[in-house]
Amino acid sequence: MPAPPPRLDAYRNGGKAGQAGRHSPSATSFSTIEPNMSPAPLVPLTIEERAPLLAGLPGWRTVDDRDAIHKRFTFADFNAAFAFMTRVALAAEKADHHPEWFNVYNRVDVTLSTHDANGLTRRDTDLAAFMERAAASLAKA
Ligand code: HBI
Repeated sequence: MPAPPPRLDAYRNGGKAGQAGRHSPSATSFSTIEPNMSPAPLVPLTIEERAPLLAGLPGWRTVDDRDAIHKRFTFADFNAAFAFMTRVALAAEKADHHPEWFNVYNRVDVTLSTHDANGLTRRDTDLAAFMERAAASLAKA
């Protein structure tokens, strides 16, 4: 009779059943990177508004065929990448503003744009800034 698979919560602690993991997003660490996203207006940012905002977002690039920004995040392993996605997912749901993303192992490719405005808005740059904080927090873990 094969042993039953480890319970799901065993994977919340670093991927080994029952072991304390270095990436488990404790309540305090999540609250320290709680997004300060307010429901920004659904109007695409002007050229003048974009420059300072994008200057503060290292590694983010504009997308050629649409009004969006993109970044590839690379983490130590899948566990760290998934912890990042979990933290961002909770913040995105809270802000009702969601990324377009693709994950393979330790990589997360992210594209941000506001569908309701058909362009890049402050909601996207706020979410990008939150992602930067979440990634930095996991890199130190
Ligand atoms: N996420 N990126 C993005 N863009 C949106 O326009 C958007 C969203 N998440 C939820 C959302 N809009 C809701 O307001 C509905 O329009 C789906």
